[in-house]
Amino acid sequence: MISHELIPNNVNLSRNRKLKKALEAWHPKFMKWWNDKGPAYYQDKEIYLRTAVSVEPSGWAHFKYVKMPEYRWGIFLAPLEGERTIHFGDRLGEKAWDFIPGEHRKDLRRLIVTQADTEPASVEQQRLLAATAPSLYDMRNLFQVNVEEARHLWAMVYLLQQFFGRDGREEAEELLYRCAGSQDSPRILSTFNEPIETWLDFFCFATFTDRDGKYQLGALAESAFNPLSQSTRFMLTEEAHHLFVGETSIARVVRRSAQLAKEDPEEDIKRQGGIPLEIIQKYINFWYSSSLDLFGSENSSNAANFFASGLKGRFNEGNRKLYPDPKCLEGTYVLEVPDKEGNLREEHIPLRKAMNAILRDSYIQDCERVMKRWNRQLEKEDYPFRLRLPSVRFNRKIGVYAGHHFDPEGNLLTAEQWERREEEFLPTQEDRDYVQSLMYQVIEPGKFAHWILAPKKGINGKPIDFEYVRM
Ligand code: BYC
Ligand code: FE
Ligand code: FE
Repeated sequence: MISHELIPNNVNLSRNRKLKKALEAWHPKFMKWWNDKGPAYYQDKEIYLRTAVSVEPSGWAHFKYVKMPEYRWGIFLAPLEGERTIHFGDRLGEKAWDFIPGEHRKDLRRLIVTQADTEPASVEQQRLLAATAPSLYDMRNLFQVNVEEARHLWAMVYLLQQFFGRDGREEAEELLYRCAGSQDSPRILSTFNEPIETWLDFFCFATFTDRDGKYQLGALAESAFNPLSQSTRFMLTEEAHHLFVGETSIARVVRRSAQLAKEDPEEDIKRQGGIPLEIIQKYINFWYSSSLDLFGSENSSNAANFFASGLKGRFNEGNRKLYPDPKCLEGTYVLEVPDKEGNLREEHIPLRKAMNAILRDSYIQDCERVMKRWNRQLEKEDYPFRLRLPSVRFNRKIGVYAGHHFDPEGNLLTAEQWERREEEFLPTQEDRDYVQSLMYQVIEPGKFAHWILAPKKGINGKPIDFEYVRM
């Protein structure tokens, strides 16, 4: 039996017998999943974590020591801002939905299941990292991200169990059954089956893949289906921390590498025990291009349908300065599409079918800002190397560029050229082995592994040498 107090919520769980029953059946399966596939170490240790206990600003950042299995995974909907109407697509101006219209059931189920699937997947991918944590501060951040991704799973399972009946309950079970990287039952989207072997992978993932989460959740927050809008809006408050972890951590690595280069007579970062900036660039190339695939195809009739029916909008759809036209029945998106030989020609795609590309473009702009901030670290060290995002065409497995080869500048390569040069662009086994060789665990409070700088400040005003994980 789980008491509703154990599940902080603002969905009236204590008075919703059907939902309570469904969650009670699911809860032990979730706990088994958490123990089998969640963080492999330190489940019995006290971690200084933030728990959401309510949706008010005072309630969603509650810090205290907890053991992860005792984390209070809650179900929260951001408050409705008055009577919502559908603000884009064919049903513009109609009342937003508290329940799901039958004709959209299938699409909404697919969107929610796809979103839900990524959350436990990321926890599985990050399962072993604590063993090589570069500090207690970083280990705590990893665990914070893990428990919150698990809460995001709860948020989506709530929607499935509350609004999709038996189908929803079955989907909720399958979410615990599929597994990142599994041969027989992999996770749905490609990036969520890629191994996260090192902390460099993790920090890139938190920068580029969690950022896809920000944009996808933002698009779903515009949904005509109120409960989906409300739960994704609350998830976004937690997502900001994941992006912070990614961005500031890579900044610490980049700056450290520049310092180590300057300490070496030949600027040999490896000899100084750091991660060469060329290797960091390759990891960026990998995780960024993989995350671009998460937006789906640039030219997508699914995306057009989702927009038309009000299920999924653009990022900040409600901003009519940014998007003056809420219907998008006219106008086109210019996409460079490769022909059979890979030569690019411009194609004009009806706007609605380009919704994945439009969302992706907002994401790219955001990533560009991150690159600027990382490069500022190099400027501050007066070190001339600069990091950059590869072309959108580079290394794509989904969408119009899949099946062709492009270099990071976006130039077409033959299969032969690609094979010869791939190791210039993407991490080689040797690179991976090298990065792996630097990974060792540091658990003395306030100390950091050699390859990364300390952060500027601690968590929640605590000092950097605070005991974030009680060993
Ligand atoms: N890998 O018309 P298409 C996060 C499939 S991250 C494998 O191109 P559509 C998080 C697609 O499913 C945010 N398959 O695209 C981050 C479809 O399959 P079916 C996750 C892929 O339909 C870090 C087919 O290709 N949230 O939260 O517009 C840590 C053709 O589809 C991929 C969401 O994604 C891929 N990369 O789908 C923790 C939001 N891309 O139906 C968490 C929900 C496409 O033909 N999902 N396919 O078998 C969606 O909005 C959409 O489903 C997609 C694009 C964005 C995935
Ligand atoms: Fe998430
Ligand atoms: Fe996240």
